[in-house]
Amino acid sequence: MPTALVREIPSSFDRAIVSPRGRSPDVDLARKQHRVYRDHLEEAGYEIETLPADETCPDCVFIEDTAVIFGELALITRPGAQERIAEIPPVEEFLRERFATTAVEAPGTLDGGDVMIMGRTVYVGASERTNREGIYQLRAVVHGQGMSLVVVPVEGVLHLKSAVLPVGDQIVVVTPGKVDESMLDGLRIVHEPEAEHLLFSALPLPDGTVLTTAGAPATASLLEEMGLAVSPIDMSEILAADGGLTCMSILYDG
Ligand code: CIR
Repeated sequence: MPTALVREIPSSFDRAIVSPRGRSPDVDLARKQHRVYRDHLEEAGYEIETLPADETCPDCVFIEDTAVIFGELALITRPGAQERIAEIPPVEEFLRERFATTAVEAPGTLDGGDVMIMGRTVYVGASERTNREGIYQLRAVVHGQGMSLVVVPVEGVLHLKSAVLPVGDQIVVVTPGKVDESMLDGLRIVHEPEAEHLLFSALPLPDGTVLTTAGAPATASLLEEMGLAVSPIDMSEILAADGGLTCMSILYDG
């Protein structure tokens, strides 16, 4: 059964790491928005597994960054922000009971938000959070799975998936100017309209709809014109802390 592993929002979420374009999120509203997100995943067919929040880890709701699943194997990451390293142990413990695991070792850093899997190709963002050593270690795992790895330089945003969002089979929405698009050769690219730069985030669901952020209606319309069914939800407080729709879950076949 498709399963989504999520993590509760701690009361310390108002101290989440935020970029200069972000702001401190409202914790109560963020929790309401997180419930809506979980409900949509559940309605779309995911079984939800929930890890409790850790008050000492303000960003722990962004669980995507802590592990990447390749079939039967879970790669435990090593987050590029030192203050997020303590998020790892409970996630690792949970995944170890269900998957074979391997882990990124120091000095490597890798955030799950930099990893985008499209069919048999894995794209990794070379970002401020994911370093060369982390990419080197990821490459060994990816090749071990018989998959190929493409490294995408990322500038001016947190992660690869801050600016490149899968919305369907080989289709991505890209924020212009943030990634080297020549590395996305072979993917169908939809450009986020300028007025909505970095307001769009998406998560394709197993029921065929694409969960999108409500603050990006023009981008959503472009997807509808392509025949995709979109389901917009308000995630203002998640976006405020530089998160998106992929970052609040780890998805796998349970
Ligand atoms: C951070 O700066 O690490 C968090 N405030 C946001 C992480 C978002 N993660 C993601 O999109 N995968």
